[in-house]
Amino acid sequence: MDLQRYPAEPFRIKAVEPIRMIDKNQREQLMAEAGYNTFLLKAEDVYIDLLTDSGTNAMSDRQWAGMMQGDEAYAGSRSFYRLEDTVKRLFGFAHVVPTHQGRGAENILSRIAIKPGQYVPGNMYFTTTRYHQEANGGIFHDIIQDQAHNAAADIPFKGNVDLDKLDALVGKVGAENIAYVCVAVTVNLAGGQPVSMANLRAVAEYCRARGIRVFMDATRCVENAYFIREQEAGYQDTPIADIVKEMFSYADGCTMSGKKDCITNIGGFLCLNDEELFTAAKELVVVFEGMPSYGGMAGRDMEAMAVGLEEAMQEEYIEHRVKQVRYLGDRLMEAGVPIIRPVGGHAVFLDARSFCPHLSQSQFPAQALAAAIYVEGGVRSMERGIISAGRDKKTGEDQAPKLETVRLTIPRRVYTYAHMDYVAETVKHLHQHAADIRGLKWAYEPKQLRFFTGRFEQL
Ligand code: PLI
Repeated sequence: MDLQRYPAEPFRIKAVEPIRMIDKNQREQLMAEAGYNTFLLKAEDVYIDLLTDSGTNAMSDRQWAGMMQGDEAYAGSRSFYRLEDTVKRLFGFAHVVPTHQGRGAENILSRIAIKPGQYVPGNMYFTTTRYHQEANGGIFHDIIQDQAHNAAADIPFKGNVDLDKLDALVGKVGAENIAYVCVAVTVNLAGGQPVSMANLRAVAEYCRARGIRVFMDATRCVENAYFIREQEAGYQDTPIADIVKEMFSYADGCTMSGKKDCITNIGGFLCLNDEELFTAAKELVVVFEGMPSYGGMAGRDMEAMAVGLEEAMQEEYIEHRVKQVRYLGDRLMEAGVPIIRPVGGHAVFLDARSFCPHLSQSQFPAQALAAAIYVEGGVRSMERGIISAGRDKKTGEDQAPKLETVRLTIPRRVYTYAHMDYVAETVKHLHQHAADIRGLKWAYEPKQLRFFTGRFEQL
């Protein structure tokens, strides 16, 4: 193995959890019983679980030690102050409001910063983020550059905001009708694609000149920083922590799902600079989450999160993280399997339209492909296409996205390169007989965030 291209794990393994593979006939039956929705499988029936990188991380010995030191006081917990200090120091924001996970922070931000009828431009949508924006009367408007919607466009910083799209919206509706601009670093549904520092700076300059606030979705900010270090001129010698801090200097606050780049299993927070918004957020956090000094987290979780965020900034950690994901992508590309290019930070996204050219989007090719991958090799993935996108609030029509994908998401510090090889072999084998994959139709369609619990039948 070329250790430069694919560095060995920068850790050794101290605790293990056995996994088991059940036979193919059983998998076929279980997938049908789960309504062809990989969310509805039992985890113990899965061999390699690439459903998500959210909360599925392996914590370090230092994080587990922190768990023992968690201060479970209802108010004023020492663990909160530790987390608050860490986040302020690493991100540079004035205030931190803890929440039970990322969507808790999104709920509060949407309630305090959106007036009904205002627009919320963003670099592509994320499911829970857009849900909360719309539930509070906001109108989501996509301002990501066009190439991000093209799976094959192999360009760096594919998550960048198209400033002309933002300017066109501001020209049409007026700056006062923009609640804020939401910039995700990285962009999950575009394939984990990063945003360049130059682009973040340009968005901030544009918005500051017009009195528009910028909030970042910080969920995978350390992965974004790694891409900047690797690919943006002038950052090759800059420590990851300094890049992260500069990224956030271009924002008025952020929402964070700690379940990703804080390398924990639960938790999140909202950061704000503005005093009035901070006061409003504290008033709401007690309604939805808990005291402003725990926000739905146990003291031990806050302790583990503070340690995890520090560890995420370590150079060897983040290099291995991003390159392990790239290793899986490279193995699939070599075999001619269609994936979103370039490979992003947290996952490899299969292009289900090209994988299953015999299925139209209304036959849910990505949902069907995710189910087929489980049956093929016991590997669990997730649909990120028309099912995830949901229906338009006004018209009730499906919001058919250009990207119809299956996400193979790599948990942090959990699997080895050998596991990646197994996943690649499973997908490659299925690709050879992809024509056998049958389309799906709804058996039960939930009203919101339908991908989590929806059920399907084979056509
Ligand atoms: O799952 P939460 O509530 O901690 O975080 C919500 C959330 C916000 N932003 C982004 C970019 C996410 O990816 C995200 C959650 N993602 C999940 C669960 C995932 O599987 O990608």
